[in-house]
Amino acid sequence: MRYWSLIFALAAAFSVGAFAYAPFSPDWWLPNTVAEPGHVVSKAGREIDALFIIILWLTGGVFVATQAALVWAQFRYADRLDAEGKPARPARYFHGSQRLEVIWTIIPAGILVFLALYQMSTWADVKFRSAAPRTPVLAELTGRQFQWMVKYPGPDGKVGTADDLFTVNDLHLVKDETALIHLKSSDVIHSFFLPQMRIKQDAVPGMTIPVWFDCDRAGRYELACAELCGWGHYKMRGDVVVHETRAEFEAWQAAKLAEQGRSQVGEPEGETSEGDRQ
Ligand SMILES: [Cu+2]
Repeated sequence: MRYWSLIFALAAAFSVGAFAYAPFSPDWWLPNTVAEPGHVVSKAGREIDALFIIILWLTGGVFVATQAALVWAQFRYADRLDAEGKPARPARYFHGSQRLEVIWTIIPAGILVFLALYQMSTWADVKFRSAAPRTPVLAELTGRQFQWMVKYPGPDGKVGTADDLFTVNDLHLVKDETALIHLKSSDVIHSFFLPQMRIKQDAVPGMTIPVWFDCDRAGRYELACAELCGWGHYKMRGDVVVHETRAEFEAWQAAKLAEQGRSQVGEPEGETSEGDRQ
């Protein structure tokens, strides 16, 4: 019966192997330690990745140790028969070990307390409202079934005035400037997700939630909805364009505003006018 333990050992070895291989797989993306284009592009994102790695090492170490202990116990205490076909070692019953139970309760509790304290400053930087930047709002972003409507304040710097700029599924910002967004929903709960910046925040109907993030590499990134919000959930995929300079961003905004002015002269149609009716 001892050989059964080898089959279990195979499963354990496979699991541990998959765990050790995963970070080197080409499909692995969170967190990436190598600087690949399109991967983590914000300071907060890198801090979150560092936390992820610590937790991965902790859980990975426990995982490998428990698998090894499991296989060792199976092998060491396998059922054996003596020459007469009777169990060579009778089973021994005991109530349990209070000392062991205390140890394996205190150690995980200690690890959890450590993680809770260790991650606090990163969480505070990203989520505590007291840490929100005192900058003007970049845009008001409203999730609805099934698109992201973006409303920029326009030249007067205020959202909700005649010179606002509307886009759909298209968020623009400037490199190295902390972007502050007011997140809303006009129907169900959506989730604003910027994978490359490690930002995720629910958009809740009836609430305006400030979200801020930075990005230190210009480029085009993904904006997604991370909440299954209905049949067209998959359509809520947009672009985040990070401009190298503020001048570049302003040029884009001016061009878009001019385009919007032209389209509003005639019959309201297309994406921008749809956003307008909200
Ligand atoms: Cu959604």
